[in-house]
Amino acid sequence: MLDHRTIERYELGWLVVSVVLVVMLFAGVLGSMISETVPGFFGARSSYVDPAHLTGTPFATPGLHRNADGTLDAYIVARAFAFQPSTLRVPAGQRVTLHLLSVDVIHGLMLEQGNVNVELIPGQVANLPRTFTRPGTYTTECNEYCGSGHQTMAFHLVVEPPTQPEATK
Ligand SMILES: [Cu+2]
Repeated sequence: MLDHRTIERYELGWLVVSVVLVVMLFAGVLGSMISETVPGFFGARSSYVDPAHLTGTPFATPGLHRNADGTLDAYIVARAFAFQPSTLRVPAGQRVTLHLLSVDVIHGLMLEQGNVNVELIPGQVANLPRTFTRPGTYTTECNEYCGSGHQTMAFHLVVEPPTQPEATK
């Protein structure tokens, strides 16, 4: 039979364990929000574009845009049931900022290379600066169930070797 004092010590021990677990859970949730998995949670990382008025925004002409200063921006529009463009070509080793926007329902995009895993909330632009280093073709699908054509919603990322500039275009 345990005496009163021993039982209290056990109780205190388990109380500390549960408090530590709660704090860890909270830190994990907060960490995932900060690490861009929830676009729009932190204002600076995302912006709002009215899906009904894409005209005048870069999303009116989706694809890779090369800016005057040489930097690259890729604008990708997600809608049921396609990504526009469905194939994005980027040069390897060069920083590209991906700007993703859903114009109808929630979609998702996951690219193993570049550590992209983002939920696309209609109107909320996800801005992800990434550098793709390994040349190749990477195919992925919308990873958020969005309707009857969900499984056909594919996206291809083509990372082109640096020796092969976009002279092909
Ligand atoms: Cu989708």
